[in-house]
Amino acid sequence: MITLYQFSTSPFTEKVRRALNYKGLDFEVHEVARPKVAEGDYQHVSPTGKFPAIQDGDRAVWDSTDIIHHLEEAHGGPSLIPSGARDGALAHAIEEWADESLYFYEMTMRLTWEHNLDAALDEFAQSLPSVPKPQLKTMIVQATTQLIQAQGVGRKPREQVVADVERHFQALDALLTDGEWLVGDALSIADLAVIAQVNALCYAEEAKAALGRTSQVSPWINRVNEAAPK
Ligand SMILES: N[C@@H](CCC(=O)N[C@@H](CS)C(=O)NCC(=O)O)C(=O)O
Repeated sequence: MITLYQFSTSPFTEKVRRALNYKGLDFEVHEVARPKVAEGDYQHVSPTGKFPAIQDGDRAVWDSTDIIHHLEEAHGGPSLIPSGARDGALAHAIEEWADESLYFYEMTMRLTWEHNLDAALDEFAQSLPSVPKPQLKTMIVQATTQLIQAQGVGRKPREQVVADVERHFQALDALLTDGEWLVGDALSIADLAVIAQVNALCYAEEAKAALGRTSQVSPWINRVNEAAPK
């Protein structure tokens, strides 16, 4: 049995859960107790202290990309890694776009713009029930602001962030013009990485508005939801 160690609010967790469901693998979920991470309780499954991570028999794997590659090698099932070299590379590049670029936009808009954070706060409160919500909100804004400022998106004026996200959604729309999936003719790791960030982004009213100006993205979301539910 596979155990998924997760923060339920993390887009990377959604990506992995979708991969497990797509492959039809049984798994149990362990919601990570945030305060225990710093105390070292999860070192055995995630030495980096980042989640998701899985325990699969005697093997611990952390990082969503490595987890999906591990599932592919150890369990087979419908493949998430395109077989051709070019499509494999493309899926990798699109996955990294989602994980390493879109992620910072979703954090900025969902977790530091107060009018959007209110919509996400209840879910965070479930994993930290002992912290009163106003205090939790301050903690989330402070911790996320530090991250996004160091990375750079957090230093941009809001209008520029909104314009960047518009460009990202239009790019996604264009990628879907000629096909049902982001790479080749089957769902892949690229679709799972991108949809997870799109869902997190859409907590933000500005991102939802950008989604409304696309034509291919909503039907694609429905297709991914059907093939690989979260
Ligand atoms: N590259 C990692 C990113 C995972 C990640 O950043 N997870 C966040 C939650 S969204 C986390 O664990 N943050 C806790 C921390 O940074 O201490 C992956 O693909 O799994």
